[in-house]
Amino acid sequence: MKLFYKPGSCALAPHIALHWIGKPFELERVDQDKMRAPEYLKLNPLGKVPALIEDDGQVLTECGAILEYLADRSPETKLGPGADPRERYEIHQWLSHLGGNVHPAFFPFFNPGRYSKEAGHHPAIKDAAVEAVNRQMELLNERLAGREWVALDRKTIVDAYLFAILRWIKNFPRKIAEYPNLHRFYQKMAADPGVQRAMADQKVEA
Ligand SMILES: N[C@@H](CCC(=O)N[C@@H](CS)C(=O)NCC(=O)O)C(=O)O
Repeated sequence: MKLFYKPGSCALAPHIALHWIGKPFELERVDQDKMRAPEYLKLNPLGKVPALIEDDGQVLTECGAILEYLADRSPETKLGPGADPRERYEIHQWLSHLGGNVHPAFFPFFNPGRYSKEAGHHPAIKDAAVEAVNRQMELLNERLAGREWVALDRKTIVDAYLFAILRWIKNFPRKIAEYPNLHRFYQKMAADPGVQRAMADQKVEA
């Protein structure tokens, strides 16, 4: 199994999950220029990371789907849902929320040029992203009040995804320390051995 990643991207989430699972895997770094190369577009026509190739050649894309796949493949780790369908629902709900609402809130901040060709519009686009991200952080901060983990009462794949996203907050005017529950979660995750190994592989820091 091989994970295609760009350092510090959302691909950090499946990378963390792979270390938590502890079975062998390979890594291939894909920088921005390589993402648009025909070879990589054959794996993911969207030209984005993460992508995962199984040993039989099956290709998986989309962060949340890859995380669910990894957890399902190693149920003994309890990183995903158990037999209760409500656990599956809760994990899926949070992966969908992170992938569909929280993660995209960052896009206009990092790539304002995709929203307007007019450079003069970019500061306003970035300001709107700062506001949208702040709203998402406030909601997640509320979710973590009195809780250790985002979903269920144990560490799951959802926590890996949230950690990968929270690393980006350092680029924003309002820092993680201003969201106390998120800050506590972030510090705990940053000290996790699997998280530390994934960050070391990618040569990024918390
Ligand atoms: N919906 C996709 C989004 C993937 C995504 O946006 N990946 C970013 C890194 S966090 C990327 O590859 N960006 C490169 C680009 O858009 O050019 C997922 O959940 O995997």
